[in-house]
Amino acid sequence: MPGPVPYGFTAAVAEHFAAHPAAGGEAAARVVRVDRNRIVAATADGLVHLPYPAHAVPATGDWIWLGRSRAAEPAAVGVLPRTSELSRKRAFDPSTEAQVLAANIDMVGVVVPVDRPLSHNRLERTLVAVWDSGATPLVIITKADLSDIADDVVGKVILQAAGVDVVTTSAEQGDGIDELLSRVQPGWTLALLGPSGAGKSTLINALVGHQVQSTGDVRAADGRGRHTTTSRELVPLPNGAVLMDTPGVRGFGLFDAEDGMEEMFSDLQALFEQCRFSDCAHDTEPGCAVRAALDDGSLEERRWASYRKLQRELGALERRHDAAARRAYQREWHQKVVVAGRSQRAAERYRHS
Ligand SMILES: Nc1nc2c(ncn2[C@@H]2O[C@H](COP(=O)(O)OP(=O)(O)OP(=O)(O)O)[C@@H](O)[C@H]2O)c(=O)[nH]1
Ligand SMILES: [Mg+2]
Ligand SMILES: [Zn+2]
Repeated sequence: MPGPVPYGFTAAVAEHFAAHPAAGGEAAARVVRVDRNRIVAATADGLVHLPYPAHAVPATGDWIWLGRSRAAEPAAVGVLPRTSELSRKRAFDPSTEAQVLAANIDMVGVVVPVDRPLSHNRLERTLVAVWDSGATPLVIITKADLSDIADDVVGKVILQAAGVDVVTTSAEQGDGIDELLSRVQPGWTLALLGPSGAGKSTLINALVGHQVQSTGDVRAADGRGRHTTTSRELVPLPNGAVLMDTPGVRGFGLFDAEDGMEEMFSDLQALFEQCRFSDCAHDTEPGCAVRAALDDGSLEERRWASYRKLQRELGALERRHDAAARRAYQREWHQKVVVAGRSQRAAERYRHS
């Protein structure tokens, strides 16, 4: 079956297609970019524009079956089940539906620039979401040539990354580029995540070896980026791996991230098991292993506080989700029972009049 080899179409992906056939599906294609009303897909013959597949909201990285529409135009006639999915709670949307940022990614590079203060919660939060996606996280420090601050930042990041590998790079000087390349196997997809101005697109250009993505400078006033990259997009590498450039992510809300929490805070899970009471609230209970660890300094206050904060956030999210489900149920009940009942009574009155 034909498929876009430079965009990660490996033997394993071909098997995935064979296991999930779609009526009318003739060839394999991959979603390279999702625009407002169409997708850009890579096929064995190059890039094509297609309408959205029916009944599915596509995400960058999705594998699709290429076929023909009723009007015999090229069309996406099926979307394969995702092997991984990076999602985020919509920042300003009160509904709790998650937004899928990237599909079928093997590795996520969490990009941390040294030219601005570190936000410790941001790194932890992002790593939680990445563990939860099914992809492997990798922390990528950028702009290490700004050496007066770099050493300090690198040390702190390694501590906060909680066992996740850290690669230090300078796209400007070409440092760390080969090491980064050596960690991405042919056929893998590596998505880069991080704030605007962190140097994601510059890094992609350095990895590819020439300019493929536009880059923008950082505002002198506050050190923030200008949101130069505006859409998620796949970029093939000469070594057969695929990169995904992304726009700077402002906030990383969590959605259904319990699994990620456990992975990220496995040291705390181990502590909880040592508390005297199995339902210990780690507050004032006697024999609390968390309190003991905080007292003797083996557990950092900051780490414990950020765990608590994430827990509260997840709890609030769950309650909002429950409330939304309750409202939907009530609406349905109103429609079926109250409105239907009313019209039934009206019909009876009509019959009797
Ligand atoms: N000194 C130095 N500057 C860098 C390095 N990498 C990137 N920059 C600069 O950082 C600025 C932002 O780089 P971009 O690659 O556009 O950042 P981005 O993460 O893609 O930003 P958005 O697309 O807005 O999300 C540019 O002015 C780059 O020249 C580096 O290794 N060293
Ligand atoms: Mg960019
Ligand atoms: Zn306890």
